[in-house]
Amino acid sequence: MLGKPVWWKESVVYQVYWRSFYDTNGDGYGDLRGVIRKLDYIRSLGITMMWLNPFNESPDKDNGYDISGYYGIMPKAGDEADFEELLAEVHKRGMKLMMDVVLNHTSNLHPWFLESKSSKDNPKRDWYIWKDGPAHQPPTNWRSYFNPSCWEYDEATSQYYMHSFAVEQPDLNWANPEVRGEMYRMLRYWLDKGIDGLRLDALALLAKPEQYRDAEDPHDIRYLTHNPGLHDYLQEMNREVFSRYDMMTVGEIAYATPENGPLFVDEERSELHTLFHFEVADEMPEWDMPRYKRIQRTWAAALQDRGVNSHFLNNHDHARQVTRYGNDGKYRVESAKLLATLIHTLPGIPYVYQGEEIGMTGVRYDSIGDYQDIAMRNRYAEEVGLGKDPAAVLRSLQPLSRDNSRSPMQWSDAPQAGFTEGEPWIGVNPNYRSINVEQALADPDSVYYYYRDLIELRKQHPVMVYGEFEDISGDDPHLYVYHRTLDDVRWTVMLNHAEESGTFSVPAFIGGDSGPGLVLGNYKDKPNIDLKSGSVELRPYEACIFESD
Ligand code: TEU
Ligand code: CA
Repeated sequence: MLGKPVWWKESVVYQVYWRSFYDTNGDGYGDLRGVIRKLDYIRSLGITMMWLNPFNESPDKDNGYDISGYYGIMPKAGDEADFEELLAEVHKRGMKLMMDVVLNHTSNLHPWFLESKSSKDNPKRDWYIWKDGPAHQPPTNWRSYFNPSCWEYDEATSQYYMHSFAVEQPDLNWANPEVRGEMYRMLRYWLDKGIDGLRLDALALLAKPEQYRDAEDPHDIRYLTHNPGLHDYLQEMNREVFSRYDMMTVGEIAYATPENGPLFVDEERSELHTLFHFEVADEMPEWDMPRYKRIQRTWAAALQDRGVNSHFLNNHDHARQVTRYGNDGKYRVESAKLLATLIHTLPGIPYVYQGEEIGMTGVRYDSIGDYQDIAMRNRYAEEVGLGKDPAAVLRSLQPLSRDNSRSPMQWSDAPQAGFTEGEPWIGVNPNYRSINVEQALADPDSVYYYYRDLIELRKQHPVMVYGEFEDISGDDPHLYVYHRTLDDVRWTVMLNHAEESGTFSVPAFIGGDSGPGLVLGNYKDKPNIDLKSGSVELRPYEACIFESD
């Protein structure tokens, strides 16, 4: 199923959004020293690799994704010594460190861009995308992720520059070999320091459209992605960088599909190790079990023996999974454990976003002033600018705002959830008094211990990593039942994503005198199994992993 055994395929990755993780100097921002302070906690889960969101020099317009210095450390995060200590301490605990690298754009305050914009004949002019066009008439009608137009006019040189994200994030020109060479040098610099993995930001956008002409639908950002040349860049990047290190890459690939996805991770193509697709996080606004199962079936078939997928249901860009895709009320604990079982038993590498392991829920702030995310603020201004009612706009944007998952990690019921002694950069979720790490560690039935057991299983049972996948539950609207099989070991995962009980017959369970063994379940006892019919009665949000030969 997942090809030959190798360490990175057995990874369980914990994502640390450091600015919301733990603050050690009271400035209200988490920092690298805070990550160091909490490494034992991360290790206690059984995590093998940690993904750290960008910490390089940045004016911080997009929370570190607007880089003004690829070799320095953002003072808010700490300094060079802090980084070196963090890396050493991660390795000392037998874990690996994945760095988040932003290749598609820099900050508009990066020296390269300041040079590029200084004059039309500056040697770095062609390091970015500059186009002619009369003032107030952009070269094309394309929008950006964060603005109505991806073009910003520069009076001084009477040209526009392209920015796929914020105005403060000018796109680099990857068609320029000087740019590519410099980015490969930067990647090797960090890998030479001992970084073990790279999360490649906004990778699908590196190659720009061949024709700069209006799109039929200016709101369809697809035209900025998967353009000719993209795979040439990635194969060159693999030759110049990845192939020289024992490391793991994961590409963040907008509009990746089962059709184009294998082109990025097919081991024969020497591009990436793994990828994130967004057919769920971007395109499935709320839980839809039949749709989710179809997505997983098509991806499993597409990557069969060719490549490795990644599984996540939330991250720093997407609302917290137990709120968006689970049940953060009566069944918060059961549904948090059910979603974890799903992510960790589907074929691919599971990602844990900080706080999901204690069932942290999404947060809603009362006013637009409480939201910090440039994407949220720009969209709000854009919509209100069109004359829409501000309160209605806020209500429409709140559920999927990226800030939902960026509220501070909840460590204890101390003020500010024990995250900071100062004023947090963004509001703490008021439910921190009951949902926090201290409470979770004290409760043997907490989400935390379930994650720890789930992650431990992966180390003991190769079937979880390398087993064949077979969905036997068709389009059942709530029940998801699938086998993972490796040699003579067969696991059957049964999930009931519903507030009502559900019954499902598993042919493999028919007969025998004791029925399948329960490897792990999110209720205290085994569900009822009728050995004559193989039918299993699952309770609300019940998740079970069975083993049968
Ligand atoms: O996000 C990239 C992004 O928004 C899309 O390309 C992505 O594929 C998907 O649609 C997200 O739902 C990355 C970072 O994760 C984000 O925090 C940054 O704001 C952005 O790039 C710009 O660097
Ligand atoms: Ca701090």
